[in-house]
Amino acid sequence: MIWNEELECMSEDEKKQLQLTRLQDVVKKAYENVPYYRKRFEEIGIKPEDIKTLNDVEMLPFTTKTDLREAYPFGMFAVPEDDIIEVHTSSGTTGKPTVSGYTQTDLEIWSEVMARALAMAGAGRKDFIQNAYGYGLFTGGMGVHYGAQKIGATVVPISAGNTMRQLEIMQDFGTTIITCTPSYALYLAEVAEKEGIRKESIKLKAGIFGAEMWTEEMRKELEKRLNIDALNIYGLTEIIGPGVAMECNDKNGLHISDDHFYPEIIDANTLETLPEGKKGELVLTTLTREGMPIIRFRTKDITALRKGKCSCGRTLIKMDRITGRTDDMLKIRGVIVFPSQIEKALLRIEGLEPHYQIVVTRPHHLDEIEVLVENSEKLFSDEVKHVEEAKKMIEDYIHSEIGLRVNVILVEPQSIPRSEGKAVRVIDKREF
Ligand code: DLL
Repeated sequence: MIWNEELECMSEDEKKQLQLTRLQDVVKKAYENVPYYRKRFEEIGIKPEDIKTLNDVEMLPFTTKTDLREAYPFGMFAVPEDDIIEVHTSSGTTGKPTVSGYTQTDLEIWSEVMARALAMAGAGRKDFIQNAYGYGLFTGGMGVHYGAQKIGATVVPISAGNTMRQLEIMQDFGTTIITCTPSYALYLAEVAEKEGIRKESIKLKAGIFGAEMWTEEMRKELEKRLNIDALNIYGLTEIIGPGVAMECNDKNGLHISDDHFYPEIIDANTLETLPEGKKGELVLTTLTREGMPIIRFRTKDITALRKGKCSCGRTLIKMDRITGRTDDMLKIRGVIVFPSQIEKALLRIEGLEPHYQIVVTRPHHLDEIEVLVENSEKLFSDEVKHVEEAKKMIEDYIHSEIGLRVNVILVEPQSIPRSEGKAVRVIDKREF
């Protein structure tokens, strides 16, 4: 089912025209209403009138997560605060998060792109969508919710966690579509098997999985174990939340709603724009957002773009599955963690040698972090006499920095490999 045929199946020329008009409009609004953008434009010496063709987007400045953090909380808003009717933040737990502000029109855009996404998974008025993305400041819960309401499906706003209840509701209500992270979906499947829940008592037909990296192998596993079509949804708080892109049943790339979000791929080192089909960093510009227009946001996510008409009939440009990031950001149980945050915590502890390694694993399909640090006599004091106490102290420091419990392992002094080049700080043993 195609939700909005007119906009999802536009001809290349029509779309380019629409994108250009919208780009000119959003650039003008950002320049006129957001001091940050005015300053950046002036530094480079460009004016909104300089945008005459779509390629002129390359003249515009990039926006980074740091820029958004510096504008915390509301410095990027392009409308009076009274017109903002909802806010969300990125899922990191410390430092200042990035804030995303929505006007009424923005919520309508979000509902529209999410309705398209849900329709790609075959959702309609008869479906029961069990929404196991977290409700709250995280965009997953509300994003799916708005889309489900727009198409008139029945949304079950169960939010994340409470696995037994998820499985019970799934059977009692006859859930047809589940929305959650792929790792949680695998956990649900595992618990269902362990509990001896019969496949026939589950009516699921599709799963809409995203918010973290996953692979084709994982897709096969989820499809087999849950007897569903497992589809990939992509999005980020800074741009709108989930619904920036979504896979159709072709299962070969995600359609970006490129009448609302203009994509480019750049070389992360030279910052040059790369041609279609080349892998690089995804850069997104919001074409229609009112509350918080974002120009050329560097997502740090690695993918490639592919134009052309899809077998499903849509002409929305496609992006490949995300295969990595240009920075070292980790998503642990949906929460954004940078290794530098752990480093910061370790450096606050007197006597600790700053050699460490972070090992991320996924036992029982839930992410766990182990932090290996070197034992040292200097760690011990009147209060900290035993290894267990030292371990607990370090774990507490890390917890206060990242908001997650980790398992600290004290290893022999000098046993963490020293490196001559870039230190290998993270060993990610999860299967993506
Ligand atoms: O994760 C929004 C979302 C919610 C997307 C529900 C899909 C479903 P943030 O917490 O701001 O927003 O994290 C955004 O997550 O830059 C990617 O690195 C990663 N990410 C999101 N979806 C995918 C995906 C939400 N399908 C960051 N594949 C992004 C790989 C993904 N990575």
